Amino acid sequence: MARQFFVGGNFKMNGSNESITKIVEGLNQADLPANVQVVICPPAPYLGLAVAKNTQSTVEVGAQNVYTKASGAYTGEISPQQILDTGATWTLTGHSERRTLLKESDEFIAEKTKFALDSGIKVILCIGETLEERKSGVTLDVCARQLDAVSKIISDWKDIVIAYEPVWAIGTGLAATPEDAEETHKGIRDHLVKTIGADQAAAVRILYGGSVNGKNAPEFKDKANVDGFLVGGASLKPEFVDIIKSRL
Ligand code: G2H
Repeated sequence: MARQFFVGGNFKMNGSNESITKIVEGLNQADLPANVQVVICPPAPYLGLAVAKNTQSTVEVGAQNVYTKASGAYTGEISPQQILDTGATWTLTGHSERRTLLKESDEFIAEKTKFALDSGIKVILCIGETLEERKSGVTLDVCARQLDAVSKIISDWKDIVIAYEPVWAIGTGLAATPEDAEETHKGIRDHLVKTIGADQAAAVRILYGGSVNGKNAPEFKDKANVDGFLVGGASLKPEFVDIIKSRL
């Protein structure tokens, strides 16, 4: 089954009215391939700005985080309904920076994912192991545990894209090798066959994330289970366009 190539840009807590306008205008001017799906995730205050500036039909806007309620006394949180109100259509869940710094549990991330989907938002669900976990040989066990929390409460995966982001590769300049990424992605897909069924497992896209840049992106080209990228630092730079075009 052909899975559409997908590139996400996670701006993290970076940007301003000026710089995000510049990034979106840069994307507007680029000759983007019609068959690559792109989602940019600016910080929440700039979602509406990014939506308003974007003129590319293949580019959508997503949030970096979402809460499990529609409204109420949840200071600092953002509901899926509010995200949709800005015109954004996606959200990240489970990014390792939130798992680690904000102590988000597998179960909480699964709940967020479910509420976002139920509210009509598509989700980039991030998973991945730490360096210690990799060294102890439990990479796939960790990914399976993080995915199982989600598959326990969600049966329809059509609006989920998985981003495999080994924590040791995030923002370090040390990307996983294409071979290592492929091996883990294959393991993740094999696990999904058992938990969500062969058809959904074959259809779900699995992105690689962690120090992807314009130079290393083409090296993943022939990896059958790498269906795209979630890009952090390089999504703020003009080379993001090279990553979007890396499968041409
Ligand atoms: C991983 C990635 C984007 P970077 O967090 O999600 O960041 O590309 O900067 O390693």
